Amino acid sequence: MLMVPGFPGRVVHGLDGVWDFAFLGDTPDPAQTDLVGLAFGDRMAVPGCFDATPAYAGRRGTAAYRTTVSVTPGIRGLLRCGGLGMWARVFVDGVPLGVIDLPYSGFTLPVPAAAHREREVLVLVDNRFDANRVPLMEPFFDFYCYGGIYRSVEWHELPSGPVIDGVEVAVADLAAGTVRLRVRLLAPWPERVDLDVTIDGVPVRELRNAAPDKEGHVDCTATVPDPTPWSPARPVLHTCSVRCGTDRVTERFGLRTVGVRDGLVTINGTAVKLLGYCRHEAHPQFGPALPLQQLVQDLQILRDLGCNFVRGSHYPQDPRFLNLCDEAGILVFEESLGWGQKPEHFSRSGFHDAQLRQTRAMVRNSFNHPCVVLWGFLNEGASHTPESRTLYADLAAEIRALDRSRLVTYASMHPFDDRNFDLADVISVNTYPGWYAQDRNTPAPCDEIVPRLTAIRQHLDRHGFADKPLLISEIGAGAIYGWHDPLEAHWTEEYQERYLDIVCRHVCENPRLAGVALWQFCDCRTYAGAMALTRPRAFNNKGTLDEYRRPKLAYRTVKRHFGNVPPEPC
Ligand code: ADA
Repeated sequence: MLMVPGFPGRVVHGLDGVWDFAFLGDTPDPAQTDLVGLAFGDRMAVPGCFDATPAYAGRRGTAAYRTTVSVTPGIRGLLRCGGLGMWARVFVDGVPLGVIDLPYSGFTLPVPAAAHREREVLVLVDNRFDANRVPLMEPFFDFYCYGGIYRSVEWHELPSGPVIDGVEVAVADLAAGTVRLRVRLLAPWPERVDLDVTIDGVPVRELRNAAPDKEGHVDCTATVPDPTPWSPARPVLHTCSVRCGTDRVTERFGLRTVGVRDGLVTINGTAVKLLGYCRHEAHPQFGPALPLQQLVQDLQILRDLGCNFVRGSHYPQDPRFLNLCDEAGILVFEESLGWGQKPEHFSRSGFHDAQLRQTRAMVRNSFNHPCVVLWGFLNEGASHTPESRTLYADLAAEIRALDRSRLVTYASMHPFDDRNFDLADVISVNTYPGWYAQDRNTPAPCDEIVPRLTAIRQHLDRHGFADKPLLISEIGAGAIYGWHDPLEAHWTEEYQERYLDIVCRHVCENPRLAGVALWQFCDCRTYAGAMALTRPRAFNNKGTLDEYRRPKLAYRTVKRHFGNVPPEPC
């Protein structure tokens, strides 16, 4: 797998490995932690989650991670990390560089030059819930919120001239094979820059004396020398390399358009039914810090099931997973972190701002992944309340200001009284008929599935949304791996199989449904408190696979349905 983005003009030091570690526990205020005299009595893997290890399981508090890196003296640097949680303060040589309050978001931090070679990187990570410090994470979420440095860390030695922060590549004209490029420069940028653009190794554009705009952006267009569209059936990728002074960034991109027609999502103008899963980045032994082998295995499983779609529930995704989806032609719904927020959250200081910041970071970080076709936010927020309007409208507008090449959506649990569907290009509905049954006395809860999906569809069609694609963004039933019973009751693998059989058949046969993201790919750890009364083993057990990716009975049924739908030649 190509490392994307790549920085061939820079010396890059990978910091992944075993770091010094100290668990400081319930400190009064992690931001005020005294670094002097910290005793690092333990070691911890980076990437990794300390509370996914037995020694720290269930512990919440401040943890200190420390490593050293040998760099060229006198050269300024940049720390680049793919994401961590839940909160962190980063120091180099004891000097604070910044605070990270957006769990799962990739970030960079500039590091001033120093005269010495050995630099110390220290990261204070805190995994306690605190709505003021970490506005986006709450203890009521139905997935375990871990502490750690979830994704890779790198130290970049930066050139003395202009520095490229990122390059965004968007399709301008699919048939002509032209793209729009936005080169983002890191502050402070010079008044004028020279840029050289290469696509697939062919020089395609030279810009001399270009003036960056007030945000440090330089925009231009370019023609791909041998343009081949990207599609689920043929996921062809192109490479773009931009040089500015001595800095150079290499990005991968795909030529494809995303649209909507007759209530379906289109790729390059061809309607594609979205068939797949909601997937947590989760494993009992790693938390969300999944090793590459697990990502590859998850992709293998999704393909074996016949899926063409995955919803990255409920946060910005590991860029390595998106790289794999780009290569496999799996379409992705990526969303910023949200789970069931209520009006009191919407009005809370810091929450609105953090939502916007994370959504913006997600769009920027994932811009060049052709696999991402839907941007989302605020899973199951109180979108039926008047208080939701401002935030939903701001998030949709923010996404469209940054990227008009994809569709905007959000998973709603209020199909009959949602107030924000007008803001969405695709209506996404989470619904659990036959599991959280309407009528708890019904002898045949599965009989609720089709009538409920039909009622949702008819309601939306009658209320002016007949043209918008309708995606069932969650639906499912729990099954404990290995639990069989002649009554085929709730929690048996048999009940789940019957349930998903009805759902998949209905979605595949019904032309009004744009697709489904079944809840969920694999079981994942969730709260262990009183809520675990509805979550046996303290897991959300609605996976078609268990947490170790062992298939339940429903696997064969989903595979039979999804595998029967031929891939669309887009
Ligand atoms: C919601 C939520 C999921 C999960 C699911 C369930 O729809 O979005 O994260 O909690 O319910 O299993 O009940």
